[in-house]
Parts: sequence; C-alpha cells; structure tokens
Amino acid sequence: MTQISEFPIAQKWPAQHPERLQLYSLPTPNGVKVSIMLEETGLPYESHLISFETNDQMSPAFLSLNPNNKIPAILDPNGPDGKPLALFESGAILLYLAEKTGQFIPKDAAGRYETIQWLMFQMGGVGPMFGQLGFFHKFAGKDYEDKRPRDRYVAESKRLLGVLNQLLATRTWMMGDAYTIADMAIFPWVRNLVGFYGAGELVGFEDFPHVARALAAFVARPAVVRGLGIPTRS
Ligand SMILES: N[C@@H](CCC(=O)N[C@@H](CS)C(=O)NCC(=O)O)C(=O)O
Repeated sequence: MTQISEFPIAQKWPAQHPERLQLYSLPTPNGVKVSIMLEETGLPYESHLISFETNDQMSPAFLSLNPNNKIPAILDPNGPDGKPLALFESGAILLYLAEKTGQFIPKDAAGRYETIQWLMFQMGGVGPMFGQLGFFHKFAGKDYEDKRPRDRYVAESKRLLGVLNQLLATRTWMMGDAYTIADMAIFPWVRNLVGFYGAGELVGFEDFPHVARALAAFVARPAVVRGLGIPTRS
C-alpha cells in the first residue's frame, strides 16, 4: 500500500491530514509515551482516539494495524524509502521516531545502546510489573483473598524503583544530562503507579527520592503536559 487512505485503519479513522504521521492511541502510560515523544520532537501528526469503552482495539480495522490489539500504533506516510510505515509496540515506535528525527537518543554508538538498554528495561520490567501491581491493587485482582500475587508485584516494583533510584542519585535523567526516549518510556509508568494506581504508599515511594525528583522534572516539561492529554478522551 502506498497511500494512507488504502490502509483499513484509515477507512475507520480517516486522516484529515494524510501527509502527517497518524497516531492511534489513548492516554494510558503506554499511549502517552508516543504522544509525549511527538510533542517533544515537533513532528507534525494527527491523533485518533482508540476507545476501550467501545472495544475499538478489537475492531478489524485496528487489528489490521496491530494484530496484538493494543495501543499505541502509528502509520507514518513518510516512512523508510518514502513509503508508508505501520508500527506498533511503544518501544519500537519511540526508537523509530528518535532515529527518524535524530532527537532524544545519543548519536554515539555506546550512548545509543545504553538508551536502548533502559528502554528495554522499561518494556520488559517496569511496564509489565507495575501493570500487574495495578491489577492486583486497584482493579479486579484487589478482591482476591490471597495477597501473594499482589505482594510479588509489590516486591518486584520496589526492586525496580530501587534500580532507578540508584541510577538517578547521580544522574539528572536516565542517560545523564541528556533527556531521552528512555525517560519518556519510564516516567509515565512511575507517574501512573503513584497517581492513577494509588500505590505510592504500598511501594514506599518516599524511599526513592531521586525517582521522585526526576518524575517531578518530567511532568513539568511543557511537551509532557501536552502529551499526557493526547488523544483527548471524548
Ligand atoms: N507492549 C505494548 C503494551 C501496550 C499495552 O499494553 N496497551 C494497553 C493500554 S496501556 C492496551 O492497549 N490494552 C488494550 C487491550 O489489552 O485490549 C506497548 O508497549 O506498546
């Protein structure tokens, strides 16, 4: 397919600006990673709300872009070789946007790999573990009598926060002075843990002052403030 309009997703969520990158998302911790990155880079884009209330993520049009039925996903009309590129998995999208714009990833090879390392740490650790803690603390799992599953994710979340805290004791951001896609991946999840999930006390968040300091700096960034509300929930 060479035109955005040929993609089934664009038939269900038509592009007003087909020359711009199309974002299909919802402001969840995984979704806002990408809207924050787009706001930080200044890349022109158009966002489309994928509503879980109406199970949009299970629609054939959305599944044609992401068979894994999860937001975020993008469709870039100006992908590699000038062809449209469809992409899902927030970590892959962040990396793609960083390389496309040359922003928020170090140019030197070692710095680039270290940034990818922390991005993977988020994708494989922080996101899944904090997410499970949310299930057992705030959602359906909170009514389970057996607290061992919850306690397992509390312990794992504390351990991960400890790793972050140790690093951030000597660094402004995950990669030092440079603010990168690793920060954009990690801090929406930390914010969610202590905010929406209300698990700050449970994980003893006051024991991680360096994480709290970096989180405060993150949420104060104008692009982050904007990105946290995109796409607008109707
Ligand atoms: N590893 C994926 C996870 C994405 C993910 O879990 N998205 C959630 C919202 S935060 C979702 O779309 N859930 C809908 C569903 O499972 O039906 C990524 O980072 O993009």
